[in-house]
Parts: sequence; structure tokens; C-alpha cells
Amino acid sequence: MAHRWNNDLTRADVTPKAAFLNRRQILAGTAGLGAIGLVGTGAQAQTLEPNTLEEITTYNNYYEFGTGKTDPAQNAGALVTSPWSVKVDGMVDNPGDYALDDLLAGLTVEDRIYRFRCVEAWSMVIPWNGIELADILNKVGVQAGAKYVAFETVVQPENMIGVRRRVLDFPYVEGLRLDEAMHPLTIMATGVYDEPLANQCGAPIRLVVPWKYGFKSIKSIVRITLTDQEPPTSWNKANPREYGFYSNVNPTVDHPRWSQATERKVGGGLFAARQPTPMFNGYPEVASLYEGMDLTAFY
Ligand SMILES: Nc1nc2c(c(=O)[nH]1)N[C@H]1C(S)=C(S)[C@@H](COP(=O)(O)O)O[C@H]1N2
Ligand SMILES: [Mo]
Repeated sequence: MAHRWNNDLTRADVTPKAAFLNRRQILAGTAGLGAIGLVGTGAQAQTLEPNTLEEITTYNNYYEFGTGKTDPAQNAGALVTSPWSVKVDGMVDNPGDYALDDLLAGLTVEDRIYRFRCVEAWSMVIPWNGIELADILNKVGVQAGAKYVAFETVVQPENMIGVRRRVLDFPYVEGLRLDEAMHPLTIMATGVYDEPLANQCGAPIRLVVPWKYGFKSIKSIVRITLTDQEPPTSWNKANPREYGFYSNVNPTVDHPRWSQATERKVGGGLFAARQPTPMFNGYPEVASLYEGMDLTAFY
């Protein structure tokens, strides 16, 4: 697949794993990354260092494999990720059961270093490889009248210890408004650090919406549905008082049980100061999607 670099961070922001940086520079054909940054973060610019692959693959939320942070790394080896197909249905021109490779054929894998902020107030910086969701949606052909995209995670009860325990109503489901889904920051990730996604990170393909709380970024997707109705979402179904449909990162709106003003960076060490959480997790370019909406009202 073709490869193109774009990234919201400048070179000064990034001190990635050395090999990753070198390969990116060679691919980009430039000595630095800043010159080709696409999405500026302006005032939000801060010193960000991507988490290690070890951190990204051993501290996870994936309740189908247990509720502890290390449970997914321990249990997700049982997930069967090949063959993998994705059902595309609803208001699309080309519905069908797509083999994953067919769905992604001809589309460009991008490298994106994104902040990732869980609603539980921990965060990471993750160097994803993924495809813009808009590219996939344009390929299957969104019909006029579609307003939302719904996503569903695979259910393999025999391989998923947490599904057997029914801690959530599985399959895990999520959704976006169509304009959120089409935003260039929204990707379907297939890798991290140029390695295929680890099972516990949502192999073989998962959503990443960097300005929303992490639970919107649904893992191991087997179904994408275009609809004109706001789709149900797992955490909203489980606890509507605490988790809304939009769930944009917002430091001024606290969770009913804790503050969202600051976050703990995973791997920062025991004595590291908590960091302030920026509005939209540091992606102010999405603000125009919510013009006229009361941002405090749809937590
Ligand atoms: N299917 C599924 N997707 C999921 C979850 C889950 O439990 N099941 N957890 C969500 C939550 S709460 C977060 S914070 C992120 C965690 O992604 P990571 O483990 O790759 O950091 O995945 C999200 N996607
Ligand atoms: Mo989360």
C-alpha cells in the first residue's frame, strides 16, 4: 500500500523510538518532520514523546478480555484475526461482506502521532499507522440521507474471557456523526510503530478519534453501518448518566466521579506531575463541527 506522512506534531514535539523516526525521515525524503506537518496544533504545541510499544501494548482497555489493564495483553492472544471480514451495510452504494484486504485495497496508510486520552484520566501518545475513515467511506459510497456511522466489535465467546463474564452488553458498539467520521483526523488504525496492531490494541482494525475519549475508539471492527439514526453506544447504554454519545475531551466538564481537568501520562513515572488536558484533547480544528452546540450538555 502507498505510504504518505502527515502528522499533527512538529519535529520539536517528538522524540520517538529512534528506528521509527529514521524510517519516517527516509520515507518522507526530508531531514525533518516539521516542514511537512499537515494539521497544526498552534497554541497546544507542547513537548510530547510517544509512549513505548511496550507501554502501548501492556496497558489497555479491552473489556472482552477482562477489566484489568494488563488482562488484554494476557488474554487477547486467543483472538482469531485471520481471516477477517467487515460487513458494510445500511445507507451505502456498495454494501457487502468485505475481506479486510479488499476493503483497504488501494487506500493509503498514514502515519499519525496522536494524543490518546481515556475518560479515566490517563493518556498516551501513540504513533499509529492507519487509513482515513473518509477514504473507506468514500470507497463504499455513502448515500444521501446517511447521518451517522455505527461500528461493531467482533464477538468470539470461546476466545474472549470477558464476553463470557458479560461485564458489558456485547458486542461492543460505537458511533460517530457522519461529519465526525469524515474528518481527516479520524482514522482506522491497522498498526502502531509500523507493526501490525497487537490483538489487545484492537487487531486487525480499530477506530481512532483523537479528540474524543478513548472509549469511542472501538476495537476489532467487524461491521460498519451507515444510518440516519443516532446509533446506540456501549458505555452510554451501560451508564447514560456518565457517558454520552459525543464524549469530546473537555477539561471543563468533569466526570460525575472525577475531574477531567488533568491527566496522568502512562509511563510518566510515579512522581511525574499530572498534565493539563487541552480542549478537544489538543485538536482545536474540530471545534467547527460543534458550532452552536452547548459543549457542556452532551458529556
Ligand atoms: N471493543 C472494545 N473497544 C474498546 C474498548 C473495549 O473495552 N472494547 N475499550 C475502549 C477504551 S475505554 C479505551 S480507553 C480504548 C483503549 O485503547 P488501547 O487499549 O489501545 O489504549 O479502547 C476503547 N475501545
Ligand atoms: Mo477508556
